[in-house]
Amino acid sequence: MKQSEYIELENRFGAHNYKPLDVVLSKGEGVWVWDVDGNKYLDCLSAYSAVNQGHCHPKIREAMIEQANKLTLTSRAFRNDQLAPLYQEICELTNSHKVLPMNSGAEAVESVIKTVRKWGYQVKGVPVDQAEIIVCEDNFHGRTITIVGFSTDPTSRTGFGPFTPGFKIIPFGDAEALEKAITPNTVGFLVEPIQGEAGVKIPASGYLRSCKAICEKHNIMLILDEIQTGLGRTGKLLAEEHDGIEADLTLVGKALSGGYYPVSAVLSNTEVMDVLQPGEHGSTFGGNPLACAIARAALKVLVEEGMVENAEKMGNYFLDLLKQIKNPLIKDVRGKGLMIGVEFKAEAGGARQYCEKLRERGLLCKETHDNIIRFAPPLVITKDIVDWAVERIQAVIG
Ligand code: IF1
Repeated sequence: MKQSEYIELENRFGAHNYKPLDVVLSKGEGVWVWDVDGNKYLDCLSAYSAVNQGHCHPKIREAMIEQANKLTLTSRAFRNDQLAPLYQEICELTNSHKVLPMNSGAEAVESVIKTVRKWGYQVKGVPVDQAEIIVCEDNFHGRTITIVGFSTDPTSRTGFGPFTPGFKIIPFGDAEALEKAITPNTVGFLVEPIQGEAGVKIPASGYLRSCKAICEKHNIMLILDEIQTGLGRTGKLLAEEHDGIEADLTLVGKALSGGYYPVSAVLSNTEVMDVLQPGEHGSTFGGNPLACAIARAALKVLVEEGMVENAEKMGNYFLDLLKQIKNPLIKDVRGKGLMIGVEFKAEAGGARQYCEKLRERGLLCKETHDNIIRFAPPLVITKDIVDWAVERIQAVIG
């Protein structure tokens, strides 16, 4: 089939909840993807940071196939031999005490909300159904009713109410606002270390450290959504390390599977997880042996192949080169590790046009919020390929 036929069929039969670039991909390897006509592209989105390890990493594939040949799903009614090793490995790697395995990122977010609410009632002594969770403006935590209910993005939210109560919204990057918003019923503060969907918004250094101190002072759980920033993306295994802190609860997803299969988890550093009793929470697929085997391999290659360090090195190099591009329509170039945003002034007429032109030159990326292009290639990118990319970016936006 031709690309145009795939697109026509997709538009005819599929829900129209996306407006993808018109490129139909059929193959991926490392930082590269190919369309059905055989054209090759550099992937600068990495499936929104789910393929940090590169497309079709052979060792993750091997682990997946080996496990698929043995056992895929038991449900949590029984135990399986992949779960305990994953728990141990992920706890040792992230210095956590407890793991709650789920599937999608949004499910991890929902799970942490349930957990901290229960902790609030059972341990902190908040009156029944009064628990409050503080979140930030311009957050992105997923698509469920509860989560979009505390979104400030009209596109995500409008038309989907009524929503779950119990959330308070404060400006991002403002630790004072956090302290002011706290009441005796506050149980948690949920925040992204760097806001991705908002356009790679990086708070001032020390912001998370201040938040951690405030949360400790008021006996509130600091919950970091590292679903996008975690697992090497920003040049550290977890973005919290940039501020030298440890969150009470950390959410990981996306790259926990290297892109093979949805795997997410809530990691906790306190006894908070112990409030969950048998039957109170769960998932048919969460913690299944196939997912666990994939996650174990995905974490292993991330560490063993030095991808976190490479993200830091290549991120700095990429960012420096992008900052040298001269164009009066560029408002800002910012990033941490390989999570990079180029923001254009409104006069530029939107970033989508540049994404279309970059695709013609063999580089795939995606605009966010009209005026920002996000560059987030797999963490296995090399210096030569960064040079290759910047040449093309320079030609299109320079
Ligand atoms: C879509 C954005 C990225 C996330 C954080 C939770 C989730 C996400 C910090 C939910 C998911 C995705 C989902 C995807 C687009 C995408 C995205 F542009 F919307 F913001 F990555 F940048 N927390 N992010 O970034 O995880 O349930 O999807 O597994 O189209 O919704 P999920």
